[in-house]
Amino acid sequence: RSVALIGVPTDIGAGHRGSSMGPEALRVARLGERLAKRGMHVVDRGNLSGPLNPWQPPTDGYRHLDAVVAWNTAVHEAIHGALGEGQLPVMLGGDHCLAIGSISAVARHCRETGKKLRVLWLDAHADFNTSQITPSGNIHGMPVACLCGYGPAALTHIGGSVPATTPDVFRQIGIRSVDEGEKRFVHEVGLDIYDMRYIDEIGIKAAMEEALAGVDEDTHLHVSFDVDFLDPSIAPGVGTTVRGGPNYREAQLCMEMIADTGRVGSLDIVELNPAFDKRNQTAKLAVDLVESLFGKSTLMR
Ligand code: DIR
Ligand code: MN
Ligand code: MN
Ligand code: MN
Repeated sequence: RSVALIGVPTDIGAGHRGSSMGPEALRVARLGERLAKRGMHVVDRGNLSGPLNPWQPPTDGYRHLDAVVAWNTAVHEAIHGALGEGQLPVMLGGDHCLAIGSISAVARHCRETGKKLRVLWLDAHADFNTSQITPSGNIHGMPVACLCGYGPAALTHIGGSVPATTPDVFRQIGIRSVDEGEKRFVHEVGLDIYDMRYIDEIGIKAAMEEALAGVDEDTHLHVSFDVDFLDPSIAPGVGTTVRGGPNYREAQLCMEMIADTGRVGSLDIVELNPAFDKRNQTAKLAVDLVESLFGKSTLMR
């Protein structure tokens, strides 16, 4: 299988600068070489381009909306194109607003090919805010809502069909920070959230079994990996750390169980922020975990 690395160097949707350096940090941590060593055919397509970050306050509940639209339009086209060529796209973010472009493209591809979409959203945050309820105006806190049709037309219409997808395709894992209005809204739409309390109680193995239930040979599995999913003690290189996340072993098991389905069709690696990191350790950890996601294991191969 051919893997396309697509860098998207922007922090346009975030409240901290620096995730624009994420793609290069992942390359420096040898993401491409490590996947190639696993026998995958890796093509690094370089970086997309888009507007610089104007670093302005929000207007009407959105920060940098025009620039977020421009970047996501480019992401949508690139990811949809790669899928159409039979490649497995790996988006190197960039902040998590870019999942609007990537997942709308994956959803469009699934409509065209008759596949069932399942999205595993690995994150400390639910990213289900709207302009009405956001405490920050940062659009990286809104991509899941936008993909479900709740957001500005310029974002909900990327990819043509509105909504791009529906809440039932999402399984959110590792959640431990949800804003006040956002709490009400995730309940209202019935998002399936495996929060840290639930994972503490039943364990990561049972939680992942539930999140992966129903995945079959007709399923396209998209993994949206926000690096702040991980506990900050092992992953300090993100803008919005929240303590109490999965530890190294839990994160590995999570990735290994996803790999075992054999159904991973696309991946986002987002919110990696080298400005907060030390000696690129968080990028190296992300690369380790992505190797497991693509099937690396201790005793097999
Ligand atoms: C917060 C932070 N919920 C917001 N969100 C995220 O501003 O909407 N941080 N995604 O990574
Ligand atoms: Mn197509
Ligand atoms: Mn996120
Ligand atoms: Mn997050």
